[in-house]
Amino acid sequence: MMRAVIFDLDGVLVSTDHFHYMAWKQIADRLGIPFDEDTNNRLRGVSRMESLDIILSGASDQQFTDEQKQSLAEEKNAIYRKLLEELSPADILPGVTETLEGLQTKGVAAAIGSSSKNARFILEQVGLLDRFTIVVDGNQISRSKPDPEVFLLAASLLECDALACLVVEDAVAGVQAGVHAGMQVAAVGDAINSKDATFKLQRIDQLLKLI
Ligand code: B16
Ligand code: MG
Repeated sequence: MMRAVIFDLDGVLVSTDHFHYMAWKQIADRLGIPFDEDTNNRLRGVSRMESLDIILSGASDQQFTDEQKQSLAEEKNAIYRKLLEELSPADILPGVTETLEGLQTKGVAAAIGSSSKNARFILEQVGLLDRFTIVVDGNQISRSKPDPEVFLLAASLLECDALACLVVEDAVAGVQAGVHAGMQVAAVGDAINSKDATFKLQRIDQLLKLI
């Protein structure tokens, strides 16, 4: 029996992909590194520094010190944070509010398991922060998806066995993280192409039928 649902944030509850893209694009253009929406899709669920490494791998002729990389990541985050200020409750993805209400009615806990260090800010901006019993984000983990750390920490804080947790993810790396945590995983968006997903949902509110 499912006792808790652990939601990924970006791409599941709110879509900030384009904001990530615009911020990274400014940095990549300045450095003369090719960067398009396809490369941006590879950054889903991946930490900020790992995302930067993927982008910089497109510039094999340029070398960057750790200090330079740190500075580029901070610059990207400042641009991204400014864009996040535009978020409002209107940016909550379709079906999310109904899903959270449905879980509350069924007495199933809702938690967040996100790689983003901006997760709390995003949740505040869209007015969803108080809907979650537990929020685990990129500030609390040292290994990012597909490592299961973020989901195992959420389950531990929920005092819930992994077998009784369902993860909802839009990224292939996130689906793998849920599977590595020993949890069932419902894939939405691009992640429905992942062979590892336990369930594939066209709409997030379909998960209410799984509980
Ligand atoms: P930040 P999620 C992830 O969030 C995003 O999908 C990924 O594109 C981003 O690089 C990562 O957070 C880190 O974000 O720079 O805000 O710490 O999908 O795990 O909720
Ligand atoms: Mg995501």
